[in-house]
Amino acid sequence: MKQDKRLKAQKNSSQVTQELLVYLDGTFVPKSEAKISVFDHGLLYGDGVFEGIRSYDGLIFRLSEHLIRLQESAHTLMLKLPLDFKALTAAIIETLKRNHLRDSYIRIVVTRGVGDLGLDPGLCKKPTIFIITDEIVLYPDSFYQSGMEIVTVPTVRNLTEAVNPALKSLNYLNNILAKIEAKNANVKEALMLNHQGYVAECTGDNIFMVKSGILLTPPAYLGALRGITRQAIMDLALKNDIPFQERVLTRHDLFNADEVFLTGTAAEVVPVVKIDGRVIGDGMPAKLTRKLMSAFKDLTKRDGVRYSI
Ligand code: PXG
Repeated sequence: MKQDKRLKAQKNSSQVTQELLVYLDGTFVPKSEAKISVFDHGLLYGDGVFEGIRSYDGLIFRLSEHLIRLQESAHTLMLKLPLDFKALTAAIIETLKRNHLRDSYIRIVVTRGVGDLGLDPGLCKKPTIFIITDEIVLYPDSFYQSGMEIVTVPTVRNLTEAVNPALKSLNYLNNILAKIEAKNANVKEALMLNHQGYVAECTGDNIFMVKSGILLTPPAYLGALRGITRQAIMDLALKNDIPFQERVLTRHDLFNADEVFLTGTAAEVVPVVKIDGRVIGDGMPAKLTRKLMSAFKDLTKRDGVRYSI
């Protein structure tokens, strides 16, 4: 994508002289020195939360939605964010500025912090927070032009009664197992079903389908993250008079869809043209998907928090 090339050009010009800086607990440290303790419970137990956000040409896309999701994930874990939204926003913008990044991937991570061995979160006195701003490798250009292939994997999505997929925690092993299975099948993304066999989502993307002009996605309670990009697509459907429903979906529904696409902060909107060997529609990215890809691109130019570097 053009975006990729721009990021590379931007990096080359700004980083010849300066190593990437990472915000870590209130200070800015070069990437090579950005380290946390082996006693941090984020590492020892995956006890923490994160967000992945994008900035496009000096606009942080739907920042408040991401911060609210971060806050809600932390609240469920009874983890207090060390910064309020105003301070978090300032820290993100300062990190972007110090790295001269107008187009960036932004990763905020808050862990339970350094403690002794033992699960008890009470052993950790202070949460650790860091913010990385960098590029993220998107899918290759060809996926956006010709569509991608996915497969259903045996690893089922976490039960909502266990580590609820709505919680964006540092426990991504469920997704990583699925990703390994996708890689073993030589594809880049995995379709995950929930324990009842209904479509949930992919390892880092939500899934949508189109049937007879109706846009459909599984309800989040079946085992999906409430994606910010997913919500943006739902908003665009409403605005553009595209009929839309959250509906319980099976693999059979997907196989027989007219169109399928994935959404995510890193992926944006990416067409899917083959699932488990079944060709979707006529095997090419179709009309509604292309319309939403372009409407989403437009949205990234206007919907967010502006900053200058
Ligand atoms: N489902 C899961 C399990 C995710 O992790 C999405 C859906 C899409 O949500 P958003 O809010 O991004 O539309 C995600 C998002 C990474 C990375 O580092 C992962 C995500 C986002 C950005 C980067 O692999 N996951």
